[in-house]
Amino acid sequence: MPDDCLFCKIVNHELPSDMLYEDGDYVVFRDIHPKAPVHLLIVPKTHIRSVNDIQPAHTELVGGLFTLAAKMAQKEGINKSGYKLLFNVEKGGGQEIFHLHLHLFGGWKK
Ligand code: DGP
Repeated sequence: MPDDCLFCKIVNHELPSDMLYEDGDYVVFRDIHPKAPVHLLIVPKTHIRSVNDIQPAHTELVGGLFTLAAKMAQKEGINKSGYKLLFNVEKGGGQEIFHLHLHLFGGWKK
């Protein structure tokens, strides 16, 4: 893990976050600058820089981001109304934190 990785620090509870879920492989916390009424970040504990760095050995871990996103959407009560999932990839793709994370946006009024 790079010393300066903000999300590694959140994963390790060295920095505070509005954490909603944690298990051995993932954490989920609210985005500090929400771009939707519900804006969660689904984050693997393993430091992977971006989608470009996903290796075959990460397949199960990355697949789990989607099942966890669906579970969190249900917990937040937005699974039926619907939501968006997004990976920003590298600077040109809008990535600011270089630790893989899946954005979950939802909760808009119908
Ligand atoms: P991205 O642009 O895909 O790398 O998204 C990074 C997101 O992380 C961005 O929406 C803002 C959020 N963020 C940045 N710093 C913090 C922080 O310290 N805490 C929390 N909860 N979110 C953060």
